[in-house]
Amino acid sequence: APPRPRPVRKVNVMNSFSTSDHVHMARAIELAARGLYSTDPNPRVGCLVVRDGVVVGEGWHERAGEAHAEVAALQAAGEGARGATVYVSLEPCSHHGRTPPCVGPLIRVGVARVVCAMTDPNPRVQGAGMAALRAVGIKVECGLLEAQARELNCGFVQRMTRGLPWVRVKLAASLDGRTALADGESRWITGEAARADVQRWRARSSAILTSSGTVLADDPRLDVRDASLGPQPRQPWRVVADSELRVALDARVLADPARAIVFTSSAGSARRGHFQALGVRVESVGRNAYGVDLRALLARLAELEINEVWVEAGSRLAGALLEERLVDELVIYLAPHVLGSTALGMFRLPALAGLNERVRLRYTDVRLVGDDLRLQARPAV
Ligand code: AOF
Ligand code: ZN
Repeated sequence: APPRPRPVRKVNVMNSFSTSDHVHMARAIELAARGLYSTDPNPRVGCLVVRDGVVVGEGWHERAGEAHAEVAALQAAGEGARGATVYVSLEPCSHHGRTPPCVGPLIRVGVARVVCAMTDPNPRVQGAGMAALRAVGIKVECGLLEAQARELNCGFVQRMTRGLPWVRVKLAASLDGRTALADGESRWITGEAARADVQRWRARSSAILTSSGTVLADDPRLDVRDASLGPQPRQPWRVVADSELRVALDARVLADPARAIVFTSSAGSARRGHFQALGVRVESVGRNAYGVDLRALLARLAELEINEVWVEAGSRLAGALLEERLVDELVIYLAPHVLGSTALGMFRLPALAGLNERVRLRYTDVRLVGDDLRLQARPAV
């Protein structure tokens, strides 16, 4: 018998949202992205006030402690906000944080409808903002362009929901996946455009994590110094995993001690006091085969309101993070070079007993950056 035609399954495509709803939310997310380099530890949020199809106000969150996106957009709209629809990339807040709750002004000015891209994962909000608006008769809808909104705040979402930051591991290698010659020589594998790209990844991150091995070998600065990001860009925390407290007190990564953290598992070490005297924060975590307990290190960073961690180190830390399933994203630059099979690989991992033990990933982006190839990949779940 011929195969029966499969019935068309009705899926919920959220058809309550119109084309203009999509356009306005896309704009709200675009506005949110303006805060990419500045809102940390707060989420990037954008907001649009639309009255009779006309945009009467736009706003975005620029800096923690300053106005939330909704407040900025309402201010721009003034009286035009009465009866309007508000598009916001994150559920309006209902709590007193550094600033008062946004539901207050939304209610006072008398907006008619609020569309949000996603629920606020902050346990202090988590639906309470939407409930407060509904309670006074405002129409509230949620879930429009949710994936895009989540992506923009991957770190904030992960910290709020899992108590861990979003971890991106950067690696630069030759086409054959080699990071250094066998003697360790590794400088400048990738080109200038890739290094400029790295600057932007660093700049959006809350912290840059490296290992004592990398600090001892290369003494990197791991700072943000891209002129296009303004004269004094926000510097992420510099974090060193250093179980034995081996790094030098004048290591360049500690140049701004007030923004540096060293994680150790030798709690009693006398060197500890030397770092603290400099103003470097020293945190103690347990020890395991790698050195410091990386999961505990990351959990502690989340407690310190770190959303996105950018890892720049060697194959040992990259391998350990991968093995412990702590990597959320790999950002890999491949130079058009071949270093050969005696050079060092990207991830130091124990030998696999079989192919079924391989680490499975899924590519999420691939592009040319200058002369190099940039691959992004995430663990396949
Ligand atoms: C923002 N910007 O536009 C929105 C946020 O300490 P506060 O008062 O700045 O509150 C921060 C929390 O407010 C944040 O964790 C999130 O739950 C909520 N919404 N935050 O920074 C915004 N709408
Ligand atoms: Zn708010």
